Amino acid sequence: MGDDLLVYVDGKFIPASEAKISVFDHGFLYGDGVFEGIRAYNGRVFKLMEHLDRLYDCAKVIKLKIPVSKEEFAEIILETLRRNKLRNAYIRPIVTRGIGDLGLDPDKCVNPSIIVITQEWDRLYGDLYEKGLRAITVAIRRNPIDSLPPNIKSLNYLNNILAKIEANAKGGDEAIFLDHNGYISEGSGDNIFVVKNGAVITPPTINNLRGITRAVAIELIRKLGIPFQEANIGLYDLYSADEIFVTGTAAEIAPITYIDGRVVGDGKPGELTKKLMEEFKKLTETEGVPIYDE
Ligand code: PXG
Repeated sequence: MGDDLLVYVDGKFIPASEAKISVFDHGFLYGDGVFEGIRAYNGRVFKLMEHLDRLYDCAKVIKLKIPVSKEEFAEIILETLRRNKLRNAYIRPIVTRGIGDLGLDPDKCVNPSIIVITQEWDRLYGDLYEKGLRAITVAIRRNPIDSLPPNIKSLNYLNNILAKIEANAKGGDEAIFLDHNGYISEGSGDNIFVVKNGAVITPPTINNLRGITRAVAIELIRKLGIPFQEANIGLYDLYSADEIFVTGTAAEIAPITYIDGRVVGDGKPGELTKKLMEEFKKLTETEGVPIYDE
Protein backbone atom coordinates (compact mmCIF):
# COMPACT_ATOMS: atom_id res chain seq x y z
CA MET A 1 0.00 0.00 0.00
CA GLY A 2 1.23 3.48 -0.82
CA ASP A 3 3.13 4.78 2.17
CA ASP A 4 2.14 8.36 1.57
CA LEU A 5 -1.50 7.43 2.21
CA LEU A 6 -2.88 8.50 5.56
CA VAL A 7 -5.29 6.25 7.41
CA TYR A 8 -7.62 7.54 10.11
CA VAL A 9 -7.32 5.46 13.31
CA ASP A 10 -9.14 6.62 16.44
CA GLY A 11 -8.65 10.35 16.03
CA LYS A 12 -5.24 10.31 14.32
CA PHE A 13 -4.06 10.28 10.72
CA ILE A 14 -1.35 7.64 10.43
CA PRO A 15 0.85 6.65 7.44
CA ALA A 16 -0.60 3.47 5.89
CA SER A 17 2.35 1.23 6.81
CA GLU A 18 2.14 2.25 10.47
CA ALA A 19 -1.65 2.09 10.78
CA LYS A 20 -2.40 -0.82 13.13
CA ILE A 21 -4.94 -2.24 15.51
CA SER A 22 -4.33 -4.59 18.45
CA VAL A 23 -4.26 -8.37 18.01
CA PHE A 24 -6.70 -8.38 20.96
CA ASP A 25 -9.26 -6.35 19.02
CA HIS A 26 -12.39 -8.47 18.67
CA GLY A 27 -12.74 -7.25 15.11
CA PHE A 28 -9.61 -9.29 14.42
CA LEU A 29 -10.27 -12.15 16.86
CA TYR A 30 -13.93 -12.73 15.97
CA GLY A 31 -14.91 -10.53 13.03
CA ASP A 32 -16.86 -8.55 15.61
CA GLY A 33 -17.46 -5.20 13.96
CA VAL A 34 -19.07 -3.52 10.97
CA PHE A 35 -17.86 -1.76 7.87
CA GLU A 36 -18.89 0.17 4.79
CA GLY A 37 -17.65 0.56 1.26
CA ILE A 38 -18.25 4.04 -0.19
CA ARG A 39 -17.10 5.77 -3.39
CA ALA A 40 -16.12 9.32 -4.19
CA TYR A 41 -16.46 10.48 -7.77
CA ASN A 42 -15.19 13.74 -9.12
CA GLY A 43 -14.66 15.34 -5.69
CA ARG A 44 -17.99 14.23 -4.21
CA VAL A 45 -18.88 11.35 -1.92
CA PHE A 46 -21.75 9.38 -3.41
CA LYS A 47 -24.64 8.54 -1.05
CA LEU A 48 -22.54 9.31 2.03
CA MET A 49 -25.42 9.62 4.51
CA GLU A 50 -27.13 6.49 3.15
CA HIS A 51 -23.95 4.49 3.82
CA LEU A 52 -23.63 5.99 7.29
CA ASP A 53 -27.29 5.21 8.04
CA ARG A 54 -26.60 1.57 7.17
CA LEU A 55 -23.38 1.52 9.19
CA TYR A 56 -25.18 2.82 12.29
CA ASP A 57 -28.12 0.42 11.78
CA CYS A 58 -25.73 -2.54 11.47
CA ALA A 59 -23.83 -1.38 14.57
CA LYS A 60 -27.10 -1.18 16.47
CA VAL A 61 -28.04 -4.72 15.45
CA ILE A 62 -24.78 -6.06 16.94
CA LYS A 63 -25.13 -3.73 19.95
CA LEU A 64 -22.01 -1.79 19.07
CA LYS A 65 -22.08 1.84 20.07
CA ILE A 66 -20.18 4.00 17.58
CA PRO A 67 -18.40 6.61 19.73
CA VAL A 68 -19.04 9.56 17.36
CA SER A 69 -22.21 11.01 15.84
CA LYS A 70 -23.13 10.36 12.21
CA GLU A 71 -22.29 13.98 11.38
CA GLU A 72 -18.88 13.62 13.03
CA PHE A 73 -18.28 10.37 11.14
CA ALA A 74 -19.13 12.09 7.85
CA GLU A 75 -16.60 14.82 8.66
CA ILE A 76 -13.93 12.20 9.53
CA ILE A 77 -14.45 10.61 6.11
CA LEU A 78 -14.28 13.96 4.29
CA GLU A 79 -11.16 15.00 6.21
CA THR A 80 -9.43 11.66 5.44
CA LEU A 81 -10.09 12.26 1.74
CA ARG A 82 -8.78 15.84 2.01
CA ARG A 83 -5.59 14.77 3.80
CA ASN A 84 -4.96 12.32 0.96
CA LYS A 85 -5.95 14.86 -1.72
CA LEU A 86 -8.37 12.35 -3.24
CA ARG A 87 -11.22 13.12 -5.64
CA ASN A 88 -11.98 9.63 -7.00
CA ALA A 89 -11.70 7.10 -4.25
CA TYR A 90 -12.85 3.97 -2.52
CA ILE A 91 -13.58 4.65 1.14
CA ARG A 92 -13.56 1.92 3.78
CA PRO A 93 -14.91 2.95 7.19
CA ILE A 94 -14.56 0.21 9.82
CA VAL A 95 -15.84 0.09 13.38
CA THR A 96 -14.43 -2.75 15.45
CA ARG A 97 -15.59 -3.95 18.87
CA GLY A 98 -12.23 -2.91 20.28
CA ILE A 99 -9.75 -4.54 22.62
CA GLY A 100 -10.96 -7.29 24.96
CA ASP A 101 -9.73 -10.55 26.44
CA LEU A 102 -9.67 -13.85 24.55
CA GLY A 103 -13.25 -14.59 25.57
CA LEU A 104 -16.17 -13.82 23.26
CA ASP A 105 -18.01 -11.41 25.51
CA PRO A 106 -18.42 -8.11 23.66
CA ASP A 107 -19.45 -6.39 26.90
CA LYS A 108 -15.86 -6.73 28.07
CA CYS A 109 -14.65 -4.56 25.19
CA VAL A 110 -14.99 -0.95 26.23
CA ASN A 111 -13.61 1.13 23.39
CA PRO A 112 -14.72 0.49 19.82
CA SER A 113 -12.14 1.58 17.25
CA ILE A 114 -12.89 3.68 14.20
CA ILE A 115 -10.73 3.26 11.11
CA VAL A 116 -11.14 4.98 7.73
CA ILE A 117 -9.04 3.83 4.78
CA THR A 118 -9.25 5.74 1.53
CA GLN A 119 -7.52 5.03 -1.73
CA GLU A 120 -7.51 5.99 -5.38
CA TRP A 121 -9.88 3.69 -7.22
CA ASP A 122 -10.72 2.79 -10.78
CA ARG A 123 -13.34 0.44 -12.17
CA LEU A 124 -13.54 -2.94 -10.42
CA TYR A 125 -14.20 -5.10 -13.47
CA GLY A 126 -12.16 -3.26 -16.16
CA ASP A 127 -13.25 -4.23 -19.67
CA LEU A 128 -15.93 -6.60 -18.36
CA TYR A 129 -18.40 -3.69 -18.29
CA GLU A 130 -18.38 -3.90 -22.09
CA LYS A 131 -17.94 -7.68 -22.38
CA GLY A 132 -20.07 -8.84 -19.48
CA LEU A 133 -19.20 -11.01 -16.49
CA ARG A 134 -19.28 -14.79 -16.18
CA ALA A 135 -21.28 -15.66 -13.08
CA ILE A 136 -21.48 -18.96 -11.25
CA THR A 137 -24.10 -20.02 -8.74
CA VAL A 138 -22.17 -21.52 -5.87
CA ALA A 139 -22.85 -24.56 -3.69
CA ILE A 140 -22.17 -22.60 -0.50
CA ARG A 141 -25.44 -21.01 0.67
CA ARG A 142 -25.90 -17.42 1.87
CA ASN A 143 -25.94 -17.20 5.66
CA PRO A 144 -29.47 -18.01 6.85
CA ILE A 145 -31.43 -14.97 7.98
CA ASP A 146 -31.93 -16.51 11.42
CA SER A 147 -28.26 -17.26 12.07
CA LEU A 148 -26.22 -14.40 10.64
CA PRO A 149 -28.60 -12.00 8.86
CA PRO A 150 -27.04 -11.09 5.48
CA ASN A 151 -28.25 -7.53 6.11
CA ILE A 152 -25.40 -7.00 8.58
CA LYS A 153 -22.33 -5.69 6.83
CA SER A 154 -20.11 -7.28 9.45
CA LEU A 155 -16.38 -7.87 9.52
CA ASN A 156 -17.11 -11.58 9.19
CA TYR A 157 -17.18 -12.01 5.42
CA LEU A 158 -16.15 -15.68 5.33
CA ASN A 159 -19.47 -16.71 3.79
CA ASN A 160 -18.72 -14.36 0.90
CA ILE A 161 -15.09 -15.41 0.70
CA LEU A 162 -16.08 -19.10 0.47
CA ALA A 163 -18.34 -18.13 -2.42
CA LYS A 164 -15.53 -16.23 -4.12
CA ILE A 165 -13.14 -19.19 -3.71
CA GLU A 166 -15.69 -21.41 -5.41
CA ALA A 167 -16.30 -18.94 -8.25
CA ASN A 168 -12.55 -18.52 -8.77
CA ALA A 169 -12.09 -22.29 -8.91
CA LYS A 170 -14.88 -22.62 -11.46
CA GLY A 171 -13.73 -19.72 -13.64
CA GLY A 172 -16.44 -17.25 -12.68
CA ASP A 173 -15.97 -13.49 -12.36
CA GLU A 174 -18.64 -13.35 -9.68
CA ALA A 175 -20.37 -15.85 -7.40
CA ILE A 176 -24.16 -15.87 -7.08
CA PHE A 177 -25.59 -17.17 -3.81
CA LEU A 178 -28.80 -19.11 -3.30
CA ASP A 179 -30.33 -19.17 0.16
CA HIS A 180 -31.39 -22.32 2.03
CA ASN A 181 -34.79 -22.29 0.31
CA GLY A 182 -33.20 -22.23 -3.11
CA TYR A 183 -34.11 -18.59 -3.71
CA ILE A 184 -31.53 -16.40 -5.40
CA SER A 185 -29.92 -14.18 -2.76
CA GLU A 186 -27.14 -11.97 -4.17
CA GLY A 187 -23.58 -11.92 -5.44
CA SER A 188 -20.54 -12.21 -3.15
CA GLY A 189 -20.27 -8.40 -3.11
CA ASP A 190 -23.28 -7.13 -5.03
CA ASN A 191 -27.05 -7.42 -5.45
CA ILE A 192 -28.63 -9.13 -8.44
CA PHE A 193 -31.34 -8.10 -10.92
CA VAL A 194 -32.91 -9.97 -13.84
CA VAL A 195 -34.78 -8.58 -16.85
CA LYS A 196 -37.53 -10.61 -18.51
CA ASN A 197 -39.84 -9.34 -21.27
CA GLY A 198 -38.96 -5.72 -20.50
CA ALA A 199 -39.61 -5.95 -16.76
CA VAL A 200 -36.96 -5.85 -14.03
CA ILE A 201 -37.06 -8.15 -11.00
CA THR A 202 -34.84 -8.24 -7.93
CA PRO A 203 -35.16 -10.34 -4.76
CA PRO A 204 -36.46 -8.61 -1.61
CA THR A 205 -33.71 -7.79 0.91
CA ILE A 206 -34.65 -10.31 3.59
CA ASN A 207 -31.92 -12.69 2.35
CA ASN A 208 -29.30 -10.22 1.11
CA LEU A 209 -27.58 -6.93 1.89
CA ARG A 210 -29.71 -3.80 1.52
CA GLY A 211 -27.44 -2.42 -1.13
CA ILE A 212 -27.20 1.33 -1.57
CA THR A 213 -26.52 0.84 -5.29
CA ARG A 214 -29.52 -1.52 -5.45
CA ALA A 215 -31.70 1.31 -4.12
CA VAL A 216 -30.21 3.76 -6.65
CA ALA A 217 -30.84 1.28 -9.50
CA ILE A 218 -34.48 0.84 -8.41
CA GLU A 219 -34.92 4.62 -8.32
CA LEU A 220 -33.54 4.88 -11.88
CA ILE A 221 -35.71 1.99 -13.11
CA ARG A 222 -38.83 3.69 -11.69
CA LYS A 223 -37.83 7.08 -13.15
CA LEU A 224 -37.39 5.52 -16.58
CA GLY A 225 -40.89 4.04 -16.32
CA ILE A 226 -39.63 0.47 -16.62
CA PRO A 227 -41.92 -2.17 -15.07
CA PHE A 228 -40.33 -3.31 -11.82
CA GLN A 229 -41.00 -5.91 -9.18
CA GLU A 230 -39.36 -7.13 -5.99
CA ALA A 231 -39.93 -10.88 -5.95
CA ASN A 232 -38.26 -14.14 -5.03
CA ILE A 233 -36.51 -15.67 -8.02
CA GLY A 234 -35.02 -19.09 -8.61
CA LEU A 235 -32.58 -20.76 -10.97
CA TYR A 236 -35.24 -20.97 -13.69
CA ASP A 237 -35.63 -17.17 -13.69
CA LEU A 238 -31.87 -16.74 -13.80
CA TYR A 239 -31.30 -19.19 -16.66
CA SER A 240 -34.21 -17.88 -18.75
CA ALA A 241 -33.53 -14.16 -18.15
CA ASP A 242 -33.11 -11.77 -21.10
CA GLU A 243 -30.60 -9.72 -19.09
CA ILE A 244 -28.89 -10.03 -15.72
CA PHE A 245 -26.94 -7.35 -13.91
CA VAL A 246 -25.40 -6.85 -10.49
CA THR A 247 -25.14 -3.66 -8.43
CA GLY A 248 -22.63 -2.64 -5.77
CA THR A 249 -20.46 0.24 -4.67
CA ALA A 250 -17.35 -1.50 -6.01
CA ALA A 251 -19.05 -3.22 -8.98
CA GLU A 252 -21.35 -0.25 -9.83
CA ILE A 253 -23.85 -1.65 -12.36
CA ALA A 254 -22.26 -4.59 -14.18
CA PRO A 255 -23.76 -6.87 -16.84
CA ILE A 256 -23.70 -10.66 -16.54
CA THR A 257 -23.60 -12.39 -19.89
CA TYR A 258 -22.89 -16.00 -18.86
CA ILE A 259 -24.48 -17.85 -15.98
CA ASP A 260 -23.50 -21.44 -15.15
CA GLY A 261 -22.35 -21.99 -18.73
CA ARG A 262 -25.54 -20.59 -20.26
CA VAL A 263 -25.55 -17.52 -22.46
CA VAL A 264 -27.68 -14.66 -21.15
CA GLY A 265 -29.73 -13.05 -23.96
CA ASP A 266 -27.47 -12.75 -26.99
CA GLY A 267 -24.28 -12.93 -24.92
CA LYS A 268 -23.77 -9.18 -24.89
CA PRO A 269 -24.74 -6.65 -22.20
CA GLY A 270 -28.49 -5.99 -22.59
CA GLU A 271 -30.01 -2.69 -23.76
CA LEU A 272 -31.75 -2.02 -20.48
CA THR A 273 -28.63 -2.81 -18.48
CA LYS A 274 -26.61 -0.45 -20.68
CA LYS A 275 -29.19 2.32 -20.22
CA LEU A 276 -29.04 1.90 -16.44
CA MET A 277 -25.23 1.91 -16.48
CA GLU A 278 -25.32 5.18 -18.41
CA GLU A 279 -27.86 6.81 -16.07
CA PHE A 280 -25.94 5.59 -13.04
CA LYS A 281 -22.76 7.17 -14.37
CA LYS A 282 -24.55 10.50 -14.81
CA LEU A 283 -25.73 10.39 -11.19
CA THR A 284 -22.29 9.58 -9.79
CA GLU A 285 -20.78 12.46 -11.75
CA THR A 286 -23.24 15.06 -10.51
CA GLU A 287 -24.51 14.01 -7.06
CA GLY A 288 -22.81 13.64 -3.70
CA VAL A 289 -21.35 15.48 -0.73
CA PRO A 290 -18.52 17.81 -1.85
CA ILE A 291 -15.13 17.00 -0.31
CA TYR A 292 -13.55 20.38 -1.05
CA ASP A 293 -14.86 23.96 -1.11
CA GLU A 294 -16.14 24.51 -4.61
N1 PXG B 1 -24.07 -7.54 -1.20
C1 PXG B 1 -22.95 -7.74 -0.46
C2 PXG B 1 -22.77 -9.03 0.23
C3 PXG B 1 -21.99 -6.73 -0.36
O1 PXG B 1 -20.89 -6.93 0.38
C4 PXG B 1 -23.36 -5.35 -1.81
C5 PXG B 1 -24.28 -6.38 -1.85
C6 PXG B 1 -23.66 -4.08 -2.52
O2 PXG B 1 -24.02 -3.07 -1.60
P1 PXG B 1 -23.78 -1.54 -1.93
O3 PXG B 1 -24.36 -0.83 -0.75
O4 PXG B 1 -22.31 -1.35 -2.04
O5 PXG B 1 -24.50 -1.24 -3.18
C7 PXG B 1 -22.18 -5.51 -1.04
C8 PXG B 1 -21.16 -4.44 -0.93
C9 PXG B 1 -15.69 -5.96 -3.26
C10 PXG B 1 -16.50 -5.65 -2.04
O6 PXG B 1 -14.46 -6.06 -3.13
C11 PXG B 1 -17.84 -5.39 -2.16
C12 PXG B 1 -18.61 -5.11 -1.04
C13 PXG B 1 -18.01 -5.12 0.19
C14 PXG B 1 -16.68 -5.38 0.31
C15 PXG B 1 -15.89 -5.64 -0.80
O7 PXG B 1 -16.28 -6.13 -4.33
N2 PXG B 1 -19.90 -4.88 -1.26
